[in-house]
Amino acid sequence: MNDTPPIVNSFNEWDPLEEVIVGVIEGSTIPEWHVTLEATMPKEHQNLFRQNGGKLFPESQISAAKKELDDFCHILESEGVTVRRPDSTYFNKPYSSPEWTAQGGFYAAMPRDILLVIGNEIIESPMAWRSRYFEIVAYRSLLKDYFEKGAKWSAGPKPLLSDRLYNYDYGKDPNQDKLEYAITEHEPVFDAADFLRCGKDVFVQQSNVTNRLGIEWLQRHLGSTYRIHTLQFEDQHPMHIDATIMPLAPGKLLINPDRVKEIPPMFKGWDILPAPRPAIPDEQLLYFTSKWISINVLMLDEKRVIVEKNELPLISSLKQWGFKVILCSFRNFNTFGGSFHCATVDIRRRGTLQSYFD
Ligand code: DAV
Repeated sequence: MNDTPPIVNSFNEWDPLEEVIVGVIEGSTIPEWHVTLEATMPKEHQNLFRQNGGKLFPESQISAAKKELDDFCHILESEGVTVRRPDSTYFNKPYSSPEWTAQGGFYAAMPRDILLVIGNEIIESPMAWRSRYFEIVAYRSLLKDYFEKGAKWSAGPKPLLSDRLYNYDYGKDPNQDKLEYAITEHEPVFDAADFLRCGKDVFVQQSNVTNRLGIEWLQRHLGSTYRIHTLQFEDQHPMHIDATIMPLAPGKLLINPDRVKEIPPMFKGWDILPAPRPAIPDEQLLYFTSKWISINVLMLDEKRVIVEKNELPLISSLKQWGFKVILCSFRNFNTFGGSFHCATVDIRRRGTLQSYFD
């Protein structure tokens, strides 16, 4: 009998966190303009992407975010969590496939987008953005190391990302009244950050980077032990579920009240915690996200939660709800589109596969 716990082991968002990958910001590159960005990104930065795709982000912004990321790592370590980092990779190099070219890549700042850990398995996401095609390079040495230590390692079908995957008519029809997506069903694609894990039940939203085929691929890959549930929210520009709902502990769901108008039936027996409005000021630079990145918190266990230091309304609500709040400055990192949940992927949480729904 071997009772050493698996090196990779995580079934939900709240079991005690033992090891985590935290992204790196060096080498972050402005992604080139594409219909998938048009569908999801704040309008005011369109010109930046159109004019500067493939160039590095300004050094001052990178170094401010880097300092916060490093401090975040120290906080995690002081809470007893082992922190691993991807390789610092410079993404400002053009590349091409037989069908398309990209002016450059993007970044390795958000491991939550690209890696999905379910149980003892790490799954590489088949991502829809051409600028993210080679992002996995930054994680390769970590993945090899976890594999050598016993992890199961797999990847979604390598996508072709040909023009047929994209809906280039996105947003062109002013009479379009139903939600449309910038991607088609031409081949399976997903970002890991569209999924949230609650033991045997996994929740996902279809989005501008995750299509039905991608969801179906993952369901068949995981098999009947897991049930994937597709949720829909009041979000006209969906990309990544973790600024919309966040399961904080068994029976506790933090929700974005602008996007969650009806509680998904499965969560009816849970305590619903409506997040207060974000405290992010209007002048805050946010290239890739709405202000609701405020709720993108990270649970260290069912009580301890890492929250942005300036989010005073959220901090006081979380305290009232009985959580132990750990503060960290992260506004300069937020500029790059994520917060603590996005910037991490849990490798090991102490716990086993359970069911949290009747
Ligand atoms: O406003 O929902 C979330 C981005 C997380 N990567 C939003 C953006």
